Amino acid sequence: MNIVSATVYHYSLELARPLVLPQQTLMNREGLVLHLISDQGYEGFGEIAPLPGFSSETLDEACDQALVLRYQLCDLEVPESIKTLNGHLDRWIENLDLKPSVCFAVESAVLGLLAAARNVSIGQLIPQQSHRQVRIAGLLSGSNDEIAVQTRDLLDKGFRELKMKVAGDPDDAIRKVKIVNDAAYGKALLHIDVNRAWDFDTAVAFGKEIGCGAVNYIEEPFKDIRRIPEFFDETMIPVALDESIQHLTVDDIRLISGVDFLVLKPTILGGIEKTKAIIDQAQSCALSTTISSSFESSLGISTLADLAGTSSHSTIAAGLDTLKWFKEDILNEPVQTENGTIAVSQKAISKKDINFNLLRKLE
Ligand code: OSB
Ligand code: MG
Repeated sequence: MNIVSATVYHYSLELARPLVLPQQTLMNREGLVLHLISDQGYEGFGEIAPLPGFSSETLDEACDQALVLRYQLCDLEVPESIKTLNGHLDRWIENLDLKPSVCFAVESAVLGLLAAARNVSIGQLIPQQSHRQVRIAGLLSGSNDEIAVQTRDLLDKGFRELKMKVAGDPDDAIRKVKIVNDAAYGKALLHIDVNRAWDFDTAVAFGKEIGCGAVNYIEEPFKDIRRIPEFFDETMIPVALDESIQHLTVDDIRLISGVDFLVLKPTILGGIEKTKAIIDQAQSCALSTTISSSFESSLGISTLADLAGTSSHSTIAAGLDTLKWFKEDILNEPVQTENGTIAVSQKAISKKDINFNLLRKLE
């Protein structure tokens, strides 16, 4: 199979609620779509959506690279072997030196081409045990009253894992954890994400106050990862790493006692195959992994769910409950969460699934 056409589109999707990021608040989510066509007329799509404050590249940088890629990808042969996700894909594109978000899109689009040619989805193409459903952690955000209502609502909808960001005042965080656990009444697991906002002592005081039964893990409690073993000794709360993974190998991480969970964001970490390699390595040393979004549209989320579904080690719910921030979506039929799960897709994304009205072709 050869690529005969590569097009790049820009999108700016209206959000249903403000997306508060470290340095700015977004009311629109901007990104790009890469659209590939093969010599037999098969189509593949990939989303490029670097997240300000989290991705190492800006949208402008990703865009510059995507525009050049249109020429680099044309006439290229797509080898069948890339679908194994065990190094072939990275080697096939390594000379392109792709930025993480661009790499994710190229991988999605070429896997989409191979999947379309077989009339299967990306999840079904990757030769690995595939789950039909991926469990999702319901995201809580807002005031104390709002999170109590959201907790009950998410439980009613079938969610059994919840995630809450608690950066800021630790006393407020303690109250919020109690509110959620009171509302959940033992029917859901809660994990919290501090995004490194606290210092070590604040995190320890918080952990001792809520107690290790209140949360199943705490994500990135503070900056200095060398003090995680000490934190765990004092609180007995396991730690999940997210931001730190960009600078560490699984071999580094397995030596840190107290770290039991890895939160993987493929569009930030450098794509599908790199993430798959981390999942496999983590599995071999009994670290749990979860796939998490960076506020992609349904186009990216559906590929992330497919990837999450291929992991036989999906002991914790995926962090994909972010589509509720979007008012508009690139897919005509946005990815749905049902009973706290997303169904792994059963067919490749085709042209008729895309809402081209929201896309502006870049010349
Ligand atoms: O802090 O984990 C984060 C999304 C974008 C950037 C950072 C984060 C997130 C999420 C995604 O929380 C949702 C999730 O992981 O459940
Ligand atoms: Mg996080």
